Amino acid sequence: MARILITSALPYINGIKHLGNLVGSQLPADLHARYMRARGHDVMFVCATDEHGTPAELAAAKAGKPVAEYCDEMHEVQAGLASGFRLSFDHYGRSSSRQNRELTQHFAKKLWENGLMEIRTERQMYSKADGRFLPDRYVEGICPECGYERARGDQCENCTRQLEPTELIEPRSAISGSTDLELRETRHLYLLQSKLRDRLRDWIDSKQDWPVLTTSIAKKWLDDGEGLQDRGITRDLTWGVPAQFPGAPWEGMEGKVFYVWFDAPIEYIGATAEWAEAQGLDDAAWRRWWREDEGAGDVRYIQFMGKDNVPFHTLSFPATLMGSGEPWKLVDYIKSFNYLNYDGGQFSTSQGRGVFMDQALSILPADYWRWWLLSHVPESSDSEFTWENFQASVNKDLADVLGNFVSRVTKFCRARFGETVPEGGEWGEAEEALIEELSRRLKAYEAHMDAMEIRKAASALRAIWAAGNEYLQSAAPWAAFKEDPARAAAIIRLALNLIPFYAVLSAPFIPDAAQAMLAAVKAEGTPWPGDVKEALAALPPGHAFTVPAVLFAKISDEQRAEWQERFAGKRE
Ligand code: B3M
Ligand code: ZN
Repeated sequence: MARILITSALPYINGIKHLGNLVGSQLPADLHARYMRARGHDVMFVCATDEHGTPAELAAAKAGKPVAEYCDEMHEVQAGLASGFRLSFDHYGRSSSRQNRELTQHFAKKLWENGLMEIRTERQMYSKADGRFLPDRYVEGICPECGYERARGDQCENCTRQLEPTELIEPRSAISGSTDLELRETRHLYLLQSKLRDRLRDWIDSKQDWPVLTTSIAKKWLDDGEGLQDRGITRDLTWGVPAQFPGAPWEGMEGKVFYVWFDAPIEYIGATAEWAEAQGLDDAAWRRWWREDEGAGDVRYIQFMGKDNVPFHTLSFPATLMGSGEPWKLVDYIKSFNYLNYDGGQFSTSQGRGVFMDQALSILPADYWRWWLLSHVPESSDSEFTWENFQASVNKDLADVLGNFVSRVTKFCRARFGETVPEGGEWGEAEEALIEELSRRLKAYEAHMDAMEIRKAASALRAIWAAGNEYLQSAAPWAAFKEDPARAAAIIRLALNLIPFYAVLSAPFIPDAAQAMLAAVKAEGTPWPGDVKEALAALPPGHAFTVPAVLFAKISDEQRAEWQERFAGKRE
């Protein structure tokens, strides 16, 4: 049994996420967590809302609420949606927690003690119209790298370049739109990341097995030196982790907070500490996941995120951990994703274009979305959501193949043999061939799941479902029943046993349907299959079952057309 720590990028607090956000981190992380648990491993899966910084302040201002109150409310909303999508976090924390504040201040202090921080006086954008400094997203303008017109002062979402507000062309205030900006002096803590460049490079170079998408982004920033310039890690804001605190080895940072990207990844640790507190456990319980000197030596740590977050996780966060000089657990594998587009364009939070998490659940259950999103995850390139493709995939894979199989088998058995697994008859060549095929396909499925090759895993799973359908079609128990009821019983006994087998294998993708399948055949707690032949004899003759309600309803053309129209533009 291995110990596996899994984190998903932390969604910003500033609004409900769209399906592109969901499939780019939290959903694939959940797939992996569920799979690893099913394989018997000890999993710690945490996530949290990312509550500090300018995104939170700007959104709260827009909502006309104090930022703390806004964050309390939005945390509940996002936590509710996460559970609606069945994201199986061990803890869904908050970066505004006491634990994260203490850890963030701890890391800053260690970095200072190790000579990796200093105070610099710098010139920052100041808006006379707004009467304040404008850090990060408070400034918008044109990206100097790619020319994108709505680049924000912290990062260009188009080309992923990390930015300083002063680098933007034609900068304007995001609060008032004012272009009457000037540079004023202010003092900030700087993290001397450049001193860690060689260590970071050696570390990245040692990650031979990482996806190219991850390492190419990391190396680009290392080679340009872009990502490793010394960076200001405090801001002239009031909402965040205070940069001046009792025991701080510096002075004069009153009224300033740490930069959101400094404290956000530390919340991966913070959320684990919050989990321990919520469970009534002591600090050792979370430290064994994070401190190599306190038990984390055998932990495998995997992070999931969209490509725009890669620089922060391959360079900035490791710099914080390494620079502390303490044995904190570094990530072992980063699974990163491209973007999911929406119906011929981009998902857009600002324009309300595409389907958002709350809207998705208001029209269909989580499993429909989970299956489509995971089987079309933007792994090797960007991918696109279209309603036609969604409809086709749900109707075929879920309704025609899996749902129909379960329905046919249970209904046929009920009609001919009653609601128990029938006895009699023998398995012959067709059954041996099916078992052989399923054994082979199961190995392939496990290999893809182990490797986090999600699309390939989804295809392998689909093929496993299809194999059962093909078997049923050609074995034709309804025909056999007339000549040889015992033969029909043998076929149906196998087919009924495929239901828990499919449920267990499918649960990481479609947990609710899997549960309904297990409940129907009264086989909750069925373990992951070892030997396929044994697994397919798990339900013995005489075992009772019930015919489940329809697992997946088909999406009609009218529904598709209506939704297509509803989600094309601005959300109300
Ligand atoms: N909140 C950005 C995002 O949601 C940021 C991720 C933080 S991960 C520590 O894309
Ligand atoms: Zn750009």
